[in-house]
Amino acid sequence: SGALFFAAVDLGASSGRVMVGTAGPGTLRLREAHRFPNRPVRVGGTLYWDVLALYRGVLDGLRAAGRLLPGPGRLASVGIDSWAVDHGLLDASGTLLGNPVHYRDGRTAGAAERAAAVMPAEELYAATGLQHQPFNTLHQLLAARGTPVLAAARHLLLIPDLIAYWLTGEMGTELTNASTTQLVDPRTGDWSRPVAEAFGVDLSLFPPLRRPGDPAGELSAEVLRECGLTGPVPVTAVGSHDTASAVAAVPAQGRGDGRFAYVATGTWSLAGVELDAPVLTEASRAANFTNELGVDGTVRHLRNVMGLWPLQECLRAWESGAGGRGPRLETLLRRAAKAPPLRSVVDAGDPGFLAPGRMPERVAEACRRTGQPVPRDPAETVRCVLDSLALAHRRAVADARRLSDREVAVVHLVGGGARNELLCRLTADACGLPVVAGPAEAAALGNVLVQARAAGALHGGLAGLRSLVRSTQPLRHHGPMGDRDAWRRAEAAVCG
Ligand code: ADP
Ligand code: LRH
Repeated sequence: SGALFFAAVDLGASSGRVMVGTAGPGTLRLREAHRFPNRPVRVGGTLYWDVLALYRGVLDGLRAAGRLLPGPGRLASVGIDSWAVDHGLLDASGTLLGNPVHYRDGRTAGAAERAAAVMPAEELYAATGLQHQPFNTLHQLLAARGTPVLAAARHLLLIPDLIAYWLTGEMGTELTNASTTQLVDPRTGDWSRPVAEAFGVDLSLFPPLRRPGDPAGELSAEVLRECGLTGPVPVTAVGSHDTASAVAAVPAQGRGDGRFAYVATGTWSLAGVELDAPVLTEASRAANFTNELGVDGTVRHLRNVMGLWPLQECLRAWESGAGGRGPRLETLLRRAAKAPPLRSVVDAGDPGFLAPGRMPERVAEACRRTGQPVPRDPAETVRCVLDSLALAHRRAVADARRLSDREVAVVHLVGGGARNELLCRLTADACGLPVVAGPAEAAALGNVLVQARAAGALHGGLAGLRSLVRSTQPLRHHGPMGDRDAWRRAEAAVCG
């Protein structure tokens, strides 16, 4: 038949994958072609992404995607999304200058103070609407100031744009991801020149902006050959910020006016609401809510919550402690479900959890410091982490309602965390709201949906794309249960 096949490259902080999607009226299917781990590397005191290993994963994935096509089929297009804020610097010839630095690297320590010396935090927020995170691209550029690499740089490419450049030879800056640099004005969707000027950032480093749905070149002859693909294969700009793509595929009714909140849970939990315009109030700044740009001119008003990162790091610690034979996630989650609820909770927003390493000890230390019982085994540690995460979801959803003056009747939980039934149940209980869990591969689906619409296989706005997700993807429903007062008490304990 005339079905079109789209490849979605989705790079998460914990793994990368290439998925093949088919989309048309009434149809939306996704198959995993290839998944590969994303393992950062520390060299000489700096934490880097292994970007060539990721690129190799992308090439392997495109080759595998080609093999999933029926007969002598051709990919209709490729779209790329990844985590935000990070970037590569390139010289005038387009050669990458060093490995992209990981947003968890310590070079941005003291970023808030350094930035405040240039521009008051209130003014920076009014101009960019962005939460303060030490790793915002703006802070990374300040930390890199005076380095030979930055001096030699003639181009700055955000990670998905860097992958797209290597695949096509064409440079661009996709807008949703650009909005996480803290150099974009969310009201205009264009660069904030006053901010760039004040901080001495040369905006000519960034290639021209493009929007989700815009053409972004074609796979080069070299890439086609290497991946055994038949050309031409266009690359299409998608919501290249993974969270933009994930929220585009939330199976909600309508756009942000549909009384829903979302929690996109993977390495991070991004919890908030969708709006048509940014909220730039002082209250929003004080609550460290961000305004990131989404697909079709939407704004994500949300808070970054630490997400499943502490769990990932605990697993890594237990695994290396046991010579690679640590407890399995499924087993731990089963035991954690039976562990005593809300025995101790930590502040999942604490920047003290940002860096890698020693996570079980750090969780225990946080419990001890706040006068709570210390988890006695891995299952109790997992329970503490998930209770704490659910509590942070509760606070973020409540704050989003208050700050944006929105009704919220349902919480959509998407991303890898949707596979964690305990987390979904705890989130429903903590929020006191029904949770609809899934899809787990929301970012890849959002990526495919935008490509399919650009190719003419789908039509209409976000509401239509979302209803296609709702009617085609398996979802789980969790009604709120349990002891409401217990969550209120836990919140008081964490918030002081
Ligand atoms: P990212 O895109 O940030 O790399 P993902 O959205 O892929 O993150 O989510 C990864 C997380 O999903 C893992 O850290 C894990 O906690 C969770 N997860 C994945 N598979 C399962 C599973 N089968 N059961 C429970 N949780 C899972
Ligand atoms: C999630 C994410 C999030 C950003 C963080 C750096 O993958 O893109 O939206 O804040 O990574």
